[in-house]
Amino acid sequence: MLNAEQRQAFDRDGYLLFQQQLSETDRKTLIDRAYALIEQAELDPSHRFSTTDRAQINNDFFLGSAETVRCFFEEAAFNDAGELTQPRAQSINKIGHALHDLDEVYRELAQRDVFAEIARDLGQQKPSLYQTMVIFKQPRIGGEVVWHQDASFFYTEPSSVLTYWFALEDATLENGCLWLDPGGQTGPLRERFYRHGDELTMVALDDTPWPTDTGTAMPVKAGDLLVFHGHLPHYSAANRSTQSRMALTFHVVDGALPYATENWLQRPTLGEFFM
Ligand SMILES: O=C(O)CCC(=O)C(=O)O
Repeated sequence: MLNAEQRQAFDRDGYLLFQQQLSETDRKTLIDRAYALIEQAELDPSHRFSTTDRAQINNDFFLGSAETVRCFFEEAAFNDAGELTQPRAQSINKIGHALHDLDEVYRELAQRDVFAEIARDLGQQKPSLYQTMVIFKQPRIGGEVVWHQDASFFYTEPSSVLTYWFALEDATLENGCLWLDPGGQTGPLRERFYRHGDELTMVALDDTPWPTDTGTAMPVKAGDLLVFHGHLPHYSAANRSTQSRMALTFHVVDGALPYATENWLQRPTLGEFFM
């Protein structure tokens, strides 16, 4: 599927852009299903997600989401009185993390040959999908995602995780498109997110600075797919615009390698999901 030029570009830049990998029908089906999942969910104000303040995250709820489908509120969804400031469908930060196992709409997408082929062409022997997230980046309150590398969360030796980032809607500078650090995947892993029992800690490994002033904005069209290397630093700004920026992500590791038992996301019941 990938030609020599694309492989070289991935080695050089750490990412590839595949235009229009989702049809309009795909996007509508995925978006409608995400909102139906919010409708059905039992929501509790303590179920929040934030990358700027991890203390806001309810550990039990988060850890339990590894093998099921849960909705997480935006940290800015509530006012001082603890009330939602926007309708609940516009207050959710993300849905995760086993949509590809448990939801037929998301499972069908994850099983399309094209996505496994990309992973194989980028060096994986047995592409294994660990995590699926629908990230809403809601109008006005969509939170910032701080600079990070996904291998911090999906650690294998050697590093193998690939991130698939599907734009379900146009992603622009105004609504919080991704920022990448092209070439930055050749640098070290800066931190690692460890799980010991039910305790989660982010441990610094290397003090190489994040590319806060040198990152490259990646505005993309609805339907486009970005695939990037697990060491590629990436970021997205808060959304203060009136447009949402829905995205769908897959985190895919090479199932031929041992998956670290200290990674937060473990799948003792579901097992591996080979693509
Ligand atoms: O969609 C975003 O804004 C960030 C997504 C991300 O960082 C990830 O999936 O690793």
